[in-house]
Amino acid sequence: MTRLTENDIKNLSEQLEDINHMLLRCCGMNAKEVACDAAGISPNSIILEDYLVGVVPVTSGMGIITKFSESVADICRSLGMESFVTKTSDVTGLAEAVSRRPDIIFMADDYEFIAYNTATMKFTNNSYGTASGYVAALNAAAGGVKEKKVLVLGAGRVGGWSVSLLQKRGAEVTVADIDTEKAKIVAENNPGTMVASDIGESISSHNLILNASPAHVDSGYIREDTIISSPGVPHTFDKEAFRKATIIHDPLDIGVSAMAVRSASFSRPYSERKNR
Ligand code: PYL
Repeated sequence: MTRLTENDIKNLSEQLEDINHMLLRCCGMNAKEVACDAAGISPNSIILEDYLVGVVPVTSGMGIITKFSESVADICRSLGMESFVTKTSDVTGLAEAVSRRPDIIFMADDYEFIAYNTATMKFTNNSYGTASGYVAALNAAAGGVKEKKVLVLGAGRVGGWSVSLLQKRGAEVTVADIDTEKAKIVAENNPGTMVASDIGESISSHNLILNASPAHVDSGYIREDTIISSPGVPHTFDKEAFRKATIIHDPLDIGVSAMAVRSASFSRPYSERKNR
C-alpha cells in the first residue's frame, strides 16, 4: 500500500465540500451516500449523528503523518458523526479513546488502517473501504456496471477487493498489473475474471476503469468518454487525461467515509444502548 504523504492531505479538511461537489457531479451522490451504497445500506436506515468516533495517532514504522488523524476525524464529522482525536498516541492513546466510550475507534500503522466497532468487536479496514467506496462511485457514474466490461488496474489489496465487489455487481472484470503473477492470483480468487496481457491495450479497450495502482496512467491510451474511479496514490493524471475522461479521486475521504459507515452499521450506537 502506498503511504500517504503530508502533502497529499494537508488541505483535505478544507476540501471535503469540493469533494462532495465532485461526487455529486460525477455520481449524483455525496460522500455519505456513496459510503452507504458501498456498505449496502440506505442513508435513511442509520443515524450517524448518534455515533461517537475516536481516532488514535500511531507512531510505529514511519510514524505519524501530519494531520492524518485530524483529517479522519473531520471526515467522520462531515458525515454527521461526533469525533475526537486523542491527545496521546499508540497504547496510551487507545486507553484514552476507550475511556470516552466511543462506538468506533480508527487507528492506522504503515500496513493496516482499521475502523473498530467497540460494541461488536468487528472491524473494517481501509483496503475494503476504499475498494467498496470507489466501486460504488464507478457504479453510480456508469449508470450501473452490470454486464459491462470494467478494467481494474492494480492487483494489490484494493484492486483485489475491487475485482470481487465489481463482480458482485455483475460486471465483466479484467484485472491488470505489471506483476502478471499478482493479477493471475486475483483472477484465480475471483473466477470469471480475465487477466490483461497488454496493459496499454486493455486501457484502450475499456471505458470503465477502476485504477487501484500507484503507477502513472499514460493518457494516450485512454479512450474518449472513459470513466476512471481512481483511489490510487500518487494521483498523476495529466491534463489530456482530464479532458478525455471523468476522473473520480480523493486521497482519503471516500475510503474513510466507507469505513465509518460500514463500521457503524455493525451495531446500534452506544448512546442508544446506554439509555436502555
Ligand atoms: C490510509 C492510507 C491510504 C493510502 N495509504 C494509506 C497510508 O498512508 N497508511 C499509513 C497511515 C499512517 C498513519 C500514521 C498516523 O498518523 O497515525 N501511523
